[in-house]
Amino acid sequence: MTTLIDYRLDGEVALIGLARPPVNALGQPLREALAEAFELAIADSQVHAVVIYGQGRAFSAGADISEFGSPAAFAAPDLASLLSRLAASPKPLIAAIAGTALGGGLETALACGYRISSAQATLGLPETRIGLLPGAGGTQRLPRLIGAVAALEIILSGEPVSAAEALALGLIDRLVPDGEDLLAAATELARNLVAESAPAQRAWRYSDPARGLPTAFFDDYVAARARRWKGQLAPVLALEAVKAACAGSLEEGLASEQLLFKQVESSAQSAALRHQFFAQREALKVCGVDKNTARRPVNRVAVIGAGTMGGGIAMNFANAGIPVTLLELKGEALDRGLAHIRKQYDSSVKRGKLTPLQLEVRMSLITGTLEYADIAQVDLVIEAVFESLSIKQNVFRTLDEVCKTGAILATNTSTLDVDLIAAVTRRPHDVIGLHFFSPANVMKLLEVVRGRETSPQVLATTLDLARQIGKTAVVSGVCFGFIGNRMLEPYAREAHRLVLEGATPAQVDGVLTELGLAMGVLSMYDLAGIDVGYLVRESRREAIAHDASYFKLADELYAQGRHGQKTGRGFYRYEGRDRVEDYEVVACAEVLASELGITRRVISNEEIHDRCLFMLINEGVQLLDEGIAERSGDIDLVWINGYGFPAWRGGPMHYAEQLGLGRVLAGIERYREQLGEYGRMWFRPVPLLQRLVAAGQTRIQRL
Ligand code: 3H9
Repeated sequence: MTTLIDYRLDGEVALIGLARPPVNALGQPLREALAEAFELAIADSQVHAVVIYGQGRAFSAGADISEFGSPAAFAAPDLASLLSRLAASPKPLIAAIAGTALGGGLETALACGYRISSAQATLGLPETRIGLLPGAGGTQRLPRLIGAVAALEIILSGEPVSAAEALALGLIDRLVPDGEDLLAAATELARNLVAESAPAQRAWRYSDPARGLPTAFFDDYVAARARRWKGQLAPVLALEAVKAACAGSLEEGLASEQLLFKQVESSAQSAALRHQFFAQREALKVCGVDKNTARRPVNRVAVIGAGTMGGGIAMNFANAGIPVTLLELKGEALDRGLAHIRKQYDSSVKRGKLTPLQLEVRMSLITGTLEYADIAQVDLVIEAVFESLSIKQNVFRTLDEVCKTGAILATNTSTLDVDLIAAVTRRPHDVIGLHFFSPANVMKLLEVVRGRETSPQVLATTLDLARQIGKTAVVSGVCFGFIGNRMLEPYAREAHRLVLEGATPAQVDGVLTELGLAMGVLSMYDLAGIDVGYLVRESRREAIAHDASYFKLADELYAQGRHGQKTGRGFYRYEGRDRVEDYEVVACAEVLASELGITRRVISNEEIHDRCLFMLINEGVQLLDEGIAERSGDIDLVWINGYGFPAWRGGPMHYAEQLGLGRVLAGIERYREQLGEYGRMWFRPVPLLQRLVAAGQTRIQRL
């Protein structure tokens, strides 16, 4: 027997322990070992029942995701066939679930005749989150066990359920309370089953899983989710698989599931989402930081500035149960900030996301103050004041005076030089950038900006804290705009310039949303505020002064008081919640184009796509080359979690790899020629992109 399985006999019960750390992923070697152990137990006449359990922290996290896209994924014994074999066991088979049973892990449990679980376990089918569908019987056995409606919810939400919920749904047969030994309980259950001559498999509770459902149930289900699923393959095909479970025999359903699974497994979307899965884990592996790096305790936090950003940041900590002090200069601003926070929580209560009691608990964790002295003892301070270097430096001088030794001093700057902020303190090693994205209590991304002198302890502590407050943290080096906003600049530049050249804002945004972006870049500027974009440009006019063209339109909109959604007009007009095209903006673009000597023309959607995306990608590659981003996957995470890039396209770097690096380079070179002086000024392929293409590389990596 291999080391991947711990096989033991306890009297007439065989215990098969999955032992592939860290999470018992069912890669080919473990599948083979499990098949072998199972056959051994079946062949042994002394064995009358079998228990399968997971050693370590998981029952099993499912198929080995790293095998997908390669022949290993279906190498014998493939999971679906193995589980069909288990399901046909002549002896009672019991899954004893502790920790997590996800994807193929839960499907393994579903193939067993009986399921028993510890109280802390979680069970789920998260396959659609990585662009797959349960492909080892999950779409067929789960509806037969708990009905089509509940099964669809588990399969299409991808959300795990608790053991208690699983018991209520009939997904498990027994729950073992905390403090009791799961394996002992499973063995006892096995003995009882043998004593009762219980069948190895029971009849399905829902032999017809869709019985009683309205005829249009599935159509309505899809229609209600059409917007959310736009462009995505996995949820649509997962639903097809469940439909198949409702239409024919188990064998027929399993065959349909196989076909549908192979379709999603070979899709570009699944490759993109699997890339994202691993990128998320890689992003936490930061040079100079490991599990031995000492962490500092963070029991109390302060946020400087009670504006929208500061308030949103404070909510993150209150939501995680960490007390936070909100500091403002004026009482009125503080009251407004606290009232705004309460309003946000109120709206969560109205939407049923929070109970009134939870609201009060969270509010009680947030204390307002006007005095710096009140934050002297906090463990972490996050400054979220106006985006101006001198103002932020003044705040940090004060923090340096008042904060206790060892406090982490963080700035929420979105563009400024963290080293220049750290330099005004006597403790630059304690200073770090924590760039939250607006709305800070909602957006997943946290750019963690590592200054020249930021200590590994400070970095490690903030990365842990990010996880605690539910953020996806990505470490960036110091440069203008860090990873996200620095890439935004060339991407947005093209969008602005294309409107001068003849595209409409709606056409530009339409191309981007068609690609799957949550929002077009011009709509995004309207949302963030045309005035905000203007102020960012003001702070660095000298850096962009050599080209007076592309930001002229945004400057003009600013001058006209069209500050975006908040003033009802920007690149668009806003009527209530509706965004409408505005001819005045086109007229304004025409006038400016003529002043700038730009000949307006019909712009193709392809040109919009290529210019915006290729410039975005080009900048990303440069960031990698400069070491601002550690890995290309980090850049993808920033754009997926902070800028609405569709996860199923894997982020801009992964998308570039799918397009082909040669195509991206050729496109940049083509526009460099075609766009005259403007092209020569901005369409400069970065050296790493050129090197990668010259070397025939298909992946974006340092070379
Ligand atoms: C499937 O089952 C398809 C079937 O329906 C059909 C097949 C035919 N594979 O997240 P962590 C690694 S699809 C490979 O940091 P946590 C992970 O990369 C699968 N590797 O820990 C990391 O490696 P490293 C459906 C995996 O405690 C390490 O394990 N299942 C897998 O925060 C620790 O992971 C899923 O989608 C895997 N399946 O969270 C579940 N899972 O240390 C995916 C983990 O080198 N997994 N790794 O960076 C998870 O959601 C979380 O990992 C879990 C633990 C909640 C289990």
